[in-house]
Amino acid sequence: MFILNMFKSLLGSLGLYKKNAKILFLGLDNAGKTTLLRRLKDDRMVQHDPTLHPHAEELVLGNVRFKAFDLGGHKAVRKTWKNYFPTVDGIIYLVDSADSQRLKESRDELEQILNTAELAKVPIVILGNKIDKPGAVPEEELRQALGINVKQQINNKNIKEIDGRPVDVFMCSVANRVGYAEGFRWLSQFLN
Ligand SMILES: Nc1nc2c(ncn2[C@@H]2O[C@H](COP(=O)(O)OP(=O)(O)OP(=O)(O)O)[C@@H](O)[C@H]2O)c(=O)[nH]1
Ligand SMILES: [Mg+2]
Repeated sequence: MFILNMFKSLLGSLGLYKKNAKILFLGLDNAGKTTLLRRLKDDRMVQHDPTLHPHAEELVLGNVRFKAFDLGGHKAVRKTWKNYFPTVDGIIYLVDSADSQRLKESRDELEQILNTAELAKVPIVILGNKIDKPGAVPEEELRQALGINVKQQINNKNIKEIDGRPVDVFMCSVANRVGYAEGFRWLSQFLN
């Protein structure tokens, strides 16, 4: 195991060892998915129109090569999310933590994801984005609002069958470049 890890990190440092993971960026419209993808891709912060057509980017973060799919979050296009569920390795679920009006709606979408049998083993990173905004709720409040009160444990009887699946919350600001890297690092441990 130790030798294997050393081997991997050696290859990683040479850029030869790469995980190749299919990651979905999900979350309500306006949560910041496209902004995050651009940030990761070319470190820019630009205004985007709401995403109507899904697009994918190859990203390399540390030792992990991601193929990230940015799917639009508007209600009308959310039904297309499921087309991407087969073979997905991880989900980045973005929430606008400054939009307390829509936390319930975000929770409902998240619960649908958690209840999707196809995704039962898929790790989920919940990014509480926009903590730079004055009205952003603190982590505890966000966990409460989303029904993910305890670290690594989903506090909802309806979704019992997903017990043991890795889920965690990371507060972040894509605008200020803080918090999301920890989420990706956490996710990468679950990718083969
Ligand atoms: N203050 C602040 N604004 C942010 C942050 N991240 C994204 N935004 C803004 O939030 C708005 C929506 O961002 P998008 O990335 O277009 O949202 P999206 O999730 O792709 O939305 P859809 O494509 O409609 O699903 C934009 O005006 C961004 O500039 C952040 O960390 N802080
Ligand atoms: Mg978008």
